[in-house]
Amino acid sequence: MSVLRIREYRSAGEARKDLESFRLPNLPISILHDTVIMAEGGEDELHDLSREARGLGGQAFEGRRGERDALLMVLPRIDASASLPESGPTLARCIDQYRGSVSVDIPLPRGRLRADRTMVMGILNVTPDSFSDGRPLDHVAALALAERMVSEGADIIDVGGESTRPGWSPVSVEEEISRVVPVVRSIASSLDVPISVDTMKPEVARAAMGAGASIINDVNGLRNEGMMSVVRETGAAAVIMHMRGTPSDMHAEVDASAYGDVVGDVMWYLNDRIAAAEDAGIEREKLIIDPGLGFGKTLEHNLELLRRCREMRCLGAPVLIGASRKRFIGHLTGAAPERRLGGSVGAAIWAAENGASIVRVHDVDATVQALRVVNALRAHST
Ligand code: 9MG
Repeated sequence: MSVLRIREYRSAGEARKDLESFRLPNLPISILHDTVIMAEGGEDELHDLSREARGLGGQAFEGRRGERDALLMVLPRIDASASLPESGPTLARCIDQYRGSVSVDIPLPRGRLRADRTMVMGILNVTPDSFSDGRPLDHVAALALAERMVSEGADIIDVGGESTRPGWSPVSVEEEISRVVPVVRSIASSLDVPISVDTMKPEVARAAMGAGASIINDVNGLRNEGMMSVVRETGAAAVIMHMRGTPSDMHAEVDASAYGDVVGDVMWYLNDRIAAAEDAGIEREKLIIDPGLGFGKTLEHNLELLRRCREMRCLGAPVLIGASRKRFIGHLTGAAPERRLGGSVGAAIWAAENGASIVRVHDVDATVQALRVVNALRAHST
């Protein structure tokens, strides 16, 4: 299994750092102007890829990255409008995925999740800490919130009954089901909108699917025993999110050295989870990937993941970005969570412009408005 990703350098400093990490310090920085594809993986696959690269008029350099064999391929620049070469299917596919549109078309148990623009997932937390009176939202109030988000343009409603914020405490299966299921049932019977259930627990996911959900949003990357079976048996689509460590230490302090290259490391994790899901009989076309901003990452890691989120598209699955009101926005702006609207919309727009197919947000109205303006501008550029 290998991981391929395209790297577009913004500076000579970035390129130099990367080449050094590939143990290739002597390559000319002129590669900044070409298409650079990095591959890590097994020797045989890398060998085939280096042949493909040369067949496309490019060069290939072998290196090492951490414990892995690596290959850096430099191809003549292939711009977005140019048709891709007929030969070299693997590299051409990688370029295609990287450059392709954000459009999504995912089969769900009921209908499809389909759009040719970045979709908006509205967050509906039914946890006591989401509300000032310390009680979980009742299903009437939750339905009203969902209705409002749909009228504002939400494409998906993400219902969660267990907080994953720093300082969270786990809730029992029974408690989580009692918070989530009535809300999912009530939304499913009143609104025509796909519902995702934000849970790490297979029992909760199964109950929510039975109540009308169609997507399982698992911050634990389908790692809990039984979660893969629930996804396969219910026909759900699934969001596989990266988190460093386990749920019990997911918000433990990390420092800069926690990752070699944060984008590469997160992609390896997601690639392994996609492979595990496929091995468990889940169709690849039902998977959505997510780098998990804020889960075991420093400010710099979060920024690097957002800056380069397009690279993750090379894994061939739609990318979801959840930046809304997160702590890193507070670090950058000094704003308290409920005052992070501007920063959150900025991050969502950046993500959409850099290849995200779905953004997960608290503030649907402002995000949808901003995305509509950007989409209109894009439609009339060129
Ligand atoms: C539940 N939850 C909190 N943050 C999240 C994020 O960034 N992505 C996804 N998929 N879920 C999240």
